Amino acid sequence: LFIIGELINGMYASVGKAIRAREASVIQERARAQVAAGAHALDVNCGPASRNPVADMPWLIEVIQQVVSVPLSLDSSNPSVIEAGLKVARSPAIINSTTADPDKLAALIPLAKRYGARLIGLTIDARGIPHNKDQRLQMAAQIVAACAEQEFPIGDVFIDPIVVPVNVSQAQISDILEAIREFRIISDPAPHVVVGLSNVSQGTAVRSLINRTFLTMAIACGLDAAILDPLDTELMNELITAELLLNKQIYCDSFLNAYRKG
Ligand code: THG
Repeated sequence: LFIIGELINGMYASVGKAIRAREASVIQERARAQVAAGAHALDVNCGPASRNPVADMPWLIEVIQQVVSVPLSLDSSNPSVIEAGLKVARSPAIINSTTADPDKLAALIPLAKRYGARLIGLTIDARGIPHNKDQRLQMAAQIVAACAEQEFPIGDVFIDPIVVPVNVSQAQISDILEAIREFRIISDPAPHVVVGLSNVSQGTAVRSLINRTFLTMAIACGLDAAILDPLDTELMNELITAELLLNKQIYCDSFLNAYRKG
């Protein structure tokens, strides 16, 4: 599983405060800890309260790149914020994200090509979050078709079904799992599939248990990337074990330790 650490997000109070105060050490500590825990990339999001994300995004990227060298996922719905990040991010960066809207695709696919970035495509458009599997598949197909048309490699595309909280949209979860399975067969080569895992448990009382149970099911459906909290040890143990049982890691009695040592 391609693990994208979620902890550098202005939605966390301490991170939002550090961004406003330009306090690099708080950000750098989170960057180091996530990579040490097994993150292959780091999501970078200025948060909903940022007053100047076009300045905050490049600042975050520069301070993170001083301490780790993994790819960064530039997380913003505003293409100007993403472009400001791409100007300073090491290559290959990840654009998080485009939607299935023709306007967004027309802006972000050329940006991804120009900067050699990978691209996350959310199955959402101007009508909002999809209500069923078929809408998710339709939008995934639109994103993949637009990338193919612009000769952007589908192997650099990650489709995101948009995970919703189980306490809000309980009946959607099984639809999302089925969509993950079917994203893999909408084109050859197939796009990657990513989720924002912690969305599933937002507002619930036992978050880690819900996160790791959903992750196991999603991995079984073909999920190959996730934005998650790599400092959640039980989650990481479950992730490694799910891959072991699906024959994606080699078994040995110390498989958890072996995985961590790479
Ligand atoms: N898809 C894509 N990108 C995404 C998401 C997605 N980026 C953002 C988000 N979803 C993934 N990242 C997070 C980060 C934190 C939380 C959830 C998802 C989270 N935060 C606590 C909360 O809201 O309760 C904050 C608690 C605190 O303030 O300490 O749960 O789906 N492509």
